[in-house]
Amino acid sequence: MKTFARSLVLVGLLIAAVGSFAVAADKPAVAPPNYDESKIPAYTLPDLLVMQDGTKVTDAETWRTKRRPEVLKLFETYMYGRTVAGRSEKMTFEVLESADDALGGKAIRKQVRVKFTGKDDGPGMDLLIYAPKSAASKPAPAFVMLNFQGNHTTTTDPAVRLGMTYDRRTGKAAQADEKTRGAAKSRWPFEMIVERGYAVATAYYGDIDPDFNDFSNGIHPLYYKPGQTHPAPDEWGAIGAWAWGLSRALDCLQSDKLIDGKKVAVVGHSRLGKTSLWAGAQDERFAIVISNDSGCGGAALSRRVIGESVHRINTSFPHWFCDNFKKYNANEGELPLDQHMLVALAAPRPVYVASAEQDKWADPKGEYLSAYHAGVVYRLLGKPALESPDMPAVNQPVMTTVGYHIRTGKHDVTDFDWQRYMDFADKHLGKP
Ligand code: GTR
Repeated sequence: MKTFARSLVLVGLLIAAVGSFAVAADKPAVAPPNYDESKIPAYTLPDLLVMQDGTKVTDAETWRTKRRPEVLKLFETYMYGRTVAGRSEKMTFEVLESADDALGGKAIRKQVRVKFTGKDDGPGMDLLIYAPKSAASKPAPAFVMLNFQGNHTTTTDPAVRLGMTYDRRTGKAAQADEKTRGAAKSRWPFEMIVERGYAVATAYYGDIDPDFNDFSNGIHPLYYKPGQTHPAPDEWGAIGAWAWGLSRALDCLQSDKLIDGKKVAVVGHSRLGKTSLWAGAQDERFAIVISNDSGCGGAALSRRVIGESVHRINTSFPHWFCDNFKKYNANEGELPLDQHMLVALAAPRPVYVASAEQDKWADPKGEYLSAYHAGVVYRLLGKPALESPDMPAVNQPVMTTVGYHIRTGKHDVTDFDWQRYMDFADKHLGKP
């Protein structure tokens, strides 16, 4: 009997050992980041102009009706997840506050609550809008961009409301207070923007979905099937949710007389730059698509595996992409897509990719190459694109229908970036 018990224990230990080995094998450590161009694995990018079944795409019509939907579906299935909901018929916009003497008399300010399902206590976001005074008689073109810490951090304007914010590390909610008012204002040169005739709108991304690996808050639960507690492997993660929020912001702007709804550019920085590309890909009402320092999962080619890798990003931020994307951890070569295809989904609309010289984590060269390789689709659609496979020098923007710059400095949004976005909008939408 004793021997039998002992062998049972031994078998148990063996199972446990094999089990823990399997777990360890299941989750190999993330490789340290590579920054050496000579160590980039050999790779071939998927051809934008060849269908999954091998058919060549040689005309605009086939791109539009066959290949574009196919590419969009690849990103839905394997990367960002399917956006499971559109606009609710019950959505409402409530103006919470407005003034026509904002920013020292240069701007009209509006704060609008977008109630996603029309409910006062339901999910929603507060959109802060600054428009040039001229918008009262002539609707202004606009930029829309989500912010990271709350609308009150984008400006020292004391009239901007203090909302709820969510800690990125713990997910904990807290009422914002005066201490952080204006904390991110260097990224939001509102006066400079309205002086050039553009309106600008922003909302806090946490209003849409707190940036935390928890799918019980934000908008996801609104659209769960009975019993569901987590998105399915091909359903939207946080980036998908934020992109959806940008479309709801556009719904609001298009209903506003101050805004020229056909001239709204979507912009985003970093994780929200990944988001602006995905929003622009799905929602063709955005007139221009701009990503600032968007890096891995944004404009940067995944196959270069330089700086941040797919494995790294999926491990640090398991909630950003859909679960299917995790199959490509340390396995980028098997991806049926790469990020040049995301940039191409903006076509034929103007698209702008921006990098920063010191932002090696985001792989500036990989960001450039995506924009460059998207060019085949632009040319097919009769639009000019980036001509050189080599990046331009720092602070030397290139602006065809595809635009690009790498500026000096670090991972950030600066006046230089904004000035180029306005130059680009002037060029493609006409000077306001
Ligand atoms: C980093 C992340 C990047 C980028 C950045 C940001 O930690 O690795 O992909 O998104 O955060 O959003 O600030």
